[in-house]
Amino acid sequence: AMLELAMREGLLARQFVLFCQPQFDTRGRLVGAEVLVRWYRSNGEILSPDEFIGLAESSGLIVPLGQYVLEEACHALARWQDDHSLRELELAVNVSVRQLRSANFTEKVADILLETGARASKLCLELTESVFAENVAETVERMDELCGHGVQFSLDDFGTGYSSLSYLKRFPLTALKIDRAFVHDVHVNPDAVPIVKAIIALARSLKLEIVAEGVEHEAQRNFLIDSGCNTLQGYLLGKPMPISEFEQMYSSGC
Ligand code: G
Ligand code: G
Ligand code: G
Ligand code: MN
Ligand code: NA
Repeated sequence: AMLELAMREGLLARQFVLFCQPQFDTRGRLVGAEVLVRWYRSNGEILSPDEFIGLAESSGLIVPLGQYVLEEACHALARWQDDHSLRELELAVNVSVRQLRSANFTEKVADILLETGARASKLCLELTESVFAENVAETVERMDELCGHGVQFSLDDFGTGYSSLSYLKRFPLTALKIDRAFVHDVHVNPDAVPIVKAIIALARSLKLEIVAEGVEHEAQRNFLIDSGCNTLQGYLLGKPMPISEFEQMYSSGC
């Protein structure tokens, strides 16, 4: 309850800070970034989402927090349109199922796009497999509405959760993200290889892009490229950093 109160106050005080982790195509070209939020508490602690998203979900604070993250992300997309190196980047934003199903979510996203001037096609909402768990018809309907506005969806942490493969093709997705648990030992453990290959084959058969996360080693990167992944994300290629730092590092300045 203390942490919940602190979170409420932290939202008003803008203590939640957006970090960005770069994503690259197989030729090493920067193609996008994922937004990862951090909480800079007034006591000096910096909390990662694992330490507060659960409480944000159970308290309902995920709705205003998620709204804030989407606003800031779309402001970034709008700024990037003026920069030669950043203008075509896609920005992936994690959205919890509770946030997706909250009242008027589609209208709120449409409003944010309109107010910021961000292009919908550059905004990708990352959902986890928990969207498969219940109310599938309603969830798909909501996603279809957002797709109607031009927003894209990817399925995060794929392979770790409730994987009903029969549902997968009902969802309007453009990409699957292979969870880093599968990427982790793919270069040293022969048993991990068929799992990653199967995920890639599945994604291909559904005509989905494949993003590999948690790429930490050259050997993982090479394996994933040879196996047909389209996009790579991980500490080998770039760590999450404050958006301002990301912009400094990758902008052309014009
Ligand atoms: O940045 P880090 O590796 O600590 O992120 C941990 C988890 O928190 C990730 O799985 C990510 O999906 C989740 N996460 C990060 N930022 C957000 C956010 O803005 N909203 C939601 N719902 N989850 C987030
Ligand atoms: O949305 P998701 O939970 O998948 O968020 C990605 C998480 O993975 C973030 O917490 C981010 O800090 C973390 N991450 C990003 N790159 C790497 C990596 O190369 N290795 C590991 N172990 N974690 C990573
Ligand atoms: O070094 P930095 O302050 O960015 O690290 C933030 C967190 O991300 C640390 O807690 C660390 O566990 C994790 N991290 C950062 N870089 C790496 C990396 O290259 N490999 C792994 N496994 N974790 C990392
Ligand atoms: Mn994610
Ligand atoms: Na993930």
